[in-house]
Amino acid sequence: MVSVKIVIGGGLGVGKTTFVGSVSEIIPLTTEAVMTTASADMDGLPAAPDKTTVTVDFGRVALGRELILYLFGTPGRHRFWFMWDDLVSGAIGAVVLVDTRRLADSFATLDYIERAGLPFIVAVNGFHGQFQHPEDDIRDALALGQHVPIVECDARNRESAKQVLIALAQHVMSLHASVSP
Ligand SMILES: Nc1nc2c(ncn2[C@@H]2O[C@H](COP(=O)(O)OP(=O)(O)O)[C@@H](O)[C@H]2O)c(=O)[nH]1
Ligand SMILES: [Mg+2]
Repeated sequence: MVSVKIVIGGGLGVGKTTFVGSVSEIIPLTTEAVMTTASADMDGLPAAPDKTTVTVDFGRVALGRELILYLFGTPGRHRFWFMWDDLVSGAIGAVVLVDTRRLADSFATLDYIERAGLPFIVAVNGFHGQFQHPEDDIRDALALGQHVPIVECDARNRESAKQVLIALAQHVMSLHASVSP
């Protein structure tokens, strides 16, 4: 048995929570962590904590008998980007979900993951089952190299989400195969 960590990224509302929820074999944890930042105590008054919540999805899925994937959804809001280094740390790869109606929402995630050097694939979540754009158009719009796989999925469907994870696992393995002597 091998356990690996996978990051599920993408803009707000692109289907990350749905994806982790549909494919996870454990009840996915959607953690609403409360972050507290003490306000400056300028007047000698007790500092009022500034509270805000951040959502991180967590799930687990087995691929066959030998591979267990732990899925970590990224927080969508930019102000939580400081958490990304920890999320990405130790991950073998990422799925970047995109909605073709709002491709630009996933630019920042793609930039981060590319810069982190994490292998990734792009999964087009076809809201209402619609895949209106040819793969090459999506590749151009996202400025992706030919080596980045693009797959279509329905984040609500367990089998479809699982196929995306298999595609990522195959992509990661092919990269390792190509750097081995
Ligand atoms: N019709 C449709 N709705 C979806 C699909 N995936 C997600 N949704 C809905 O889109 C909304 C945002 O999805 P969510 O998983 O919360 O996005 P997140 O912000 O990336 O976690 C939710 O209301 C979902 O039920 C899909 O494939 N088709
Ligand atoms: Mg979510």
